[in-house]
Amino acid sequence: MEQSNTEGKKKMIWNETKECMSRDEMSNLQGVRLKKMVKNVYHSVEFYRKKMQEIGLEPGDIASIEDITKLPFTTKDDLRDTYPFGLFAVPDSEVVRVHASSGTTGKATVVGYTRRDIENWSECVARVLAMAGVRKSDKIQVSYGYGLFTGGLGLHYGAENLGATVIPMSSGNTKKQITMMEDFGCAAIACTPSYLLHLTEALEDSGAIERIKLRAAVLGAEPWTDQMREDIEKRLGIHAHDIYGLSEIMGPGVAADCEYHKGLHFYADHFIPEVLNPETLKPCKEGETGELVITPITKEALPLFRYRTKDLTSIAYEPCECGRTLPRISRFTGRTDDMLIIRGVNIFPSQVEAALLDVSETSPHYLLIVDRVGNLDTLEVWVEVEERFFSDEIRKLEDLTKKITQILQQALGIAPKVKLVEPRSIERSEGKAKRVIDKRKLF
Ligand code: DLL
Repeated sequence: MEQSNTEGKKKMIWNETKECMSRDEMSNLQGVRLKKMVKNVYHSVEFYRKKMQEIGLEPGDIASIEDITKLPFTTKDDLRDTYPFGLFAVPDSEVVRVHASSGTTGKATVVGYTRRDIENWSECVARVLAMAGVRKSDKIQVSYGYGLFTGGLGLHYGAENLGATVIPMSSGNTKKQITMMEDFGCAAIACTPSYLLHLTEALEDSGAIERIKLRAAVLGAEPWTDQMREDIEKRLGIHAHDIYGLSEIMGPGVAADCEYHKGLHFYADHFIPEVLNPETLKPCKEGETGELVITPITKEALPLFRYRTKDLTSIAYEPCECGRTLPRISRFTGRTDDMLIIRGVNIFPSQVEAALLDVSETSPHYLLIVDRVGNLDTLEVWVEVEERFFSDEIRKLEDLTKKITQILQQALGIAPKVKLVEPRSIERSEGKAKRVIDKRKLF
């Protein structure tokens, strides 16, 4: 790992040639990579070739970074419509991994990686870990979920790339997490911020907090605030860093913040960021909030044009005090759609609707109530069911509650508390139906 020592401060910069280049150098690199990517996509992805032909765009029309605005946008719906592998740009034999995240309805969004994609991803995550002060000699507990979600394996490969020792805990089982953290002397943890708060409480209650060697945390996958960061840092005596990413673009490691916490450094050598007004789709000024749109320029298996993340942020290009010149995006202030993130799991209200369609005893009226009890998110789903369930014996109501809970758990990936309510008891709206009450106060 290269280290920069400007201003006499020891800074953990993974590779200065990538993180400290001038704006012109970065634009040139992005232009070259964009040009190559567009040409490749035109020849290998029918979906994009057709889109380009529709607007009369030839691969040769993309010659530099400024030309990016000529490219069409991509949305989650495009991935759904081409489910599962329709946007892949390489043959199956080149794909070494797939992950998936929640779709807006029943179907997941599937993403794929070549061997080179996994290497680039691991390097991006290693850069984040280095920025958080994690070293080769450290042990890192990876407590994001392993599996189709990108959190667990993303951090795992990144930590191995750095050379640190990975403790692949996955999520949950707090007691065991504490035992491992204490017995192995873990220096770092990667998990969602809300889970670390929960773990902190358990560490305080058990007294183990006095014995652990934790120094750093790499937290993300859900919105959180600076106040939460300060609380975590104070209670655990560590440095906590914000890590951002999304499956469609790669997974964790698209951007993260350094020790100055003045925005998240965006790995612009792999991903081109744009912040656009979500209504007009015109660029926002520096510092102005809009929708983050990302074009990955080194992805082989799933290269996307101008992916609309629906995440709201702003961007700044001024170099950071840490020495990095990468553009910085601000902490996220919300989304333009109704996606909820509950205990790190992405949930669309429409998924509940799609799952309930299979239950004939219910009506299409439901309400999601999201709250935070202690440090953990809770989800309660109210569902209107036929009148007869309230007049018949109580047993039938209990059986139906159990059935709906199972169906929703399968559809959403987390178990909600289901409350069956009488017909017409959920408030009707005159305009757009109100499906969610989010009592958490994050924004
Ligand atoms: O959450 C990838 C990830 C894993 C990121 C581990 C960081 C750590 P998805 O499941 O596809 O991927 O969800 C992506 O989560 O569009 C944001 O809305 C939200 N999100 C991710 N990181 C942050 C963050 C992973 N640091 C969606 N702050 C994104 C706020 C975040 N929101």
